[in-house]
This record gives sequence, C-alpha cells and structure tokens, in this order.
Amino acid sequence: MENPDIVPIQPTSGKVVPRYAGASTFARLPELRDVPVCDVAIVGIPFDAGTSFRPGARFGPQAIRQASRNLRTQYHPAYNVEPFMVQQVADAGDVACNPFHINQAIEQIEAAATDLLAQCGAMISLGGDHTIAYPLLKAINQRYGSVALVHFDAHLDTWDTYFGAPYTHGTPFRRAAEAGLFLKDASMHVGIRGPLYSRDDFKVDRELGFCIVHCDEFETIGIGGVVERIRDRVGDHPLYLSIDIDVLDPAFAPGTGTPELAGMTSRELLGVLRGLAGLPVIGADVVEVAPAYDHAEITSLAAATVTFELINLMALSPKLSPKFRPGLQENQNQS
Ligand SMILES: [Mn+2]
Repeated sequence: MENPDIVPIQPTSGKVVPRYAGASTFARLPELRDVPVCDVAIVGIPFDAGTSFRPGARFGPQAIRQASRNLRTQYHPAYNVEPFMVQQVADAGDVACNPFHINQAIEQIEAAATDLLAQCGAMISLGGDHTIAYPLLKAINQRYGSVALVHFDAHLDTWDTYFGAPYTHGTPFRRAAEAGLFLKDASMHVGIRGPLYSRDDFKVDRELGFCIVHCDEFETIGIGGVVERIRDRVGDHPLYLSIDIDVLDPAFAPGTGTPELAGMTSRELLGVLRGLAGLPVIGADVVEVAPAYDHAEITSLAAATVTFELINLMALSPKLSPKFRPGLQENQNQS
C-alpha cells in the first residue's frame, strides 16, 4: 500500500512562477536529494562517445530539460491522471561518465543506474547516445529480471561491431541479446526503415529475438494496428521502452546523430505510447538528441514531451502501483 504520510512534492505550477523561470530540472521537478522518497527518477546520461556519425548527444539531457519547461504537467487528459500527484517524480541530475573511455563509461552508467534503482521505484534516462541502453538494461535486469524490450528507432542497433568496437550506439541490443537482457519472445523494434549494411541484417536481428514493426506499416495498419501488435507481443511482462528520437522523421526531430527520412510523425509516436497505457512499464530511455543540429528546440521538445508521456505511463503501470518506495515498504516486485 502507498504510504499515506508521504505527499508528493510537485513542480511549481506555471500559474505561480512562469514556466520559463524557476528550477532548471526536468519539468521543474524537485531534485532527488530534496524528496523523502522517489517513485520515478529522471536522470541525464551525457555520453556520446559511441556515435558513428554526428556527435553531440552529450548535450541532450540539458537541452531536454530546457525544452521541458514548456510542458503543462498538472493533468494529462489522454491518460486521465495527475502524474505528479499519484507518484513522486524527481530529477536525479546527470551520471558522470568518462568521455574518453567507453568501457569505463559503461561501467559507470551501470553502477549509477543500479544505485538509483535501489533508491527509486523506476528511472527514465535521458541520453546521450544509444550506447547507454546496454548498461541500463543490465541494471534493470538486476532489479526486475529479464524484460520485454520495445525499441523505437529508425535503426536496428543490433549490429556486431564498428571498426572492431563492440560498444557503440549501433550495437547495444546485440550486446544485450548476448547477455540475455531481454525476453526473446516478447521484444520488438518499432519504426525501422532505411537501407541496411547487408541482406542478412534482418535475419540476424530475428535470430537475436526481435520482431519488427516497419515504419511503413503506419501507412497500412495505422496507430491502432501498431499498438495491437506491440500489446500482443509484450503481454504482461515487465516492459522497458528504449526510444531513439530518430524514430521520428527529421521534420519532427532534426537534431539527432543519424537522421533517417520517411519516419514517424510526432502524432504517431504519442499515439502509440498512449496506446500502451496500463502495461507494466518499469523503465525507459530517450536517446540521441543532439542539440547542435536542432532548430527552435524541435527535437528537444519532442524528447521532453515523450519523456512526460513515459511519466504518465508509469503513473498507470501496474508493476509500479502501489508505488515501490525503498525503505518505507516491502518491494512488491520481489514478493
Ligand atoms: Mn538507436
């Protein structure tokens, strides 16, 4: 049961302090150190040494926080919930990771995520490039066991190596498959499109345990059909969502490392996420925002809005409700 003594500390209303003023945390949330308990932590992971094309996602977390000022956070009619009243959400700052040593950075990210998951019920990570999904999934597995992984991306990210390097932003889900970090019969990619390195890429990807919703399927089966396919695949397994902002068309997200034409619209992405309401979402990341290539905060606003949708999904997640608050109650997920 939720501890009735704990009243969530909410962000300042935009009616009292204008949204462009006040704290520079995500959605002007309190910082983790200022809340007695935390259900959902938002954490920045400013790491981009795994990028294969445009660098710059290390500046993603702070750009997403800045754009998140635009959000009205009191009530979300699409989910019919007050996401900051039914759960304590806080900004946990950024993970310090080595920009010159990928292997060490991966260890630092896994350690920081493990530590955070011991303090908080769940976390949403703001990248950073997609390399970070691998250490995040390792930490998630320690807490929740193997999870259903739904990966929104233009690209498979299941390639083996780049220039001999095993840990890059194009390889996290190959490493995750090798380590058994996701359920092979419950995981999928959504939004895949564009040319590949080889004819075998899809075959190898399928053998690793993924199925694919190709981006063109939005034309044929629509948002509702895509939602149905995801829900059928995921079932009631604990669900981790990894969202590469390049799943959106460059018209909706130009500020990213490897843009790919003919992508999802922002309406399609929000529509699919809203269709997942009620599923046991236990963690998520939003990655690959590279602000130097952005215009008028288009991409960082998309990422901030997606992050807020994820917070709403967590407010409705049966795995996280009643809320897990370490130190105050039993961990229902281990019972
Ligand atoms: Mn990616």
